[in-house]
Amino acid sequence: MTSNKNFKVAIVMGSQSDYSTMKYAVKVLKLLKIKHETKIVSAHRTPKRMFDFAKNAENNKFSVIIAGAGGSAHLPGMIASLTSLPVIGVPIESKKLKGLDSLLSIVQMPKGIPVATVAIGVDGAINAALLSASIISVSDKKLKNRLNLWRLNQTKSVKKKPK
Ligand code: RP5
Repeated sequence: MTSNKNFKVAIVMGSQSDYSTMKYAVKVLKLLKIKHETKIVSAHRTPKRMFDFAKNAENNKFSVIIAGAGGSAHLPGMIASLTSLPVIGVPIESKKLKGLDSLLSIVQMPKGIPVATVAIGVDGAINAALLSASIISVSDKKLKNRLNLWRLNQTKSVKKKPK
């Protein structure tokens, strides 16, 4: 395994309002020293921006795309239809249905175009970043070490007895 520092993750989201959730993915990627870029890309409000982003993602050297969306949440699936890069969908907790709408929209992709779906909200944003780290670490040994250290510290932080 060699270390390749050129891996880069795209964190896209349907709206500025999604950033209060998606910023947790940014935090984890920073912690693990993974290059990343954030963008607002809406499937229905900025369809051309979404198309151009997805079509150029591979040429722009992204390895993984994390896409957060709420409500009918078609963004991750639409992006996945335009690129064969791995796409991880984060269901944003919507006001009316608490993110169940986002979750079902993202997770229920029909066969042929997969989207890896994580939990609703902040947990999902954090896990999306960790999952992208796992994907990249298959070909980046240094990152694998950092990820395993992070997991070890998490294990150590769990107390044996409740207070
Ligand atoms: C979706 O609509 C976004 O992903 C967001 O979660 C939701 C609400 O967007 P705003 O009305 O807050 O811009 O497209």
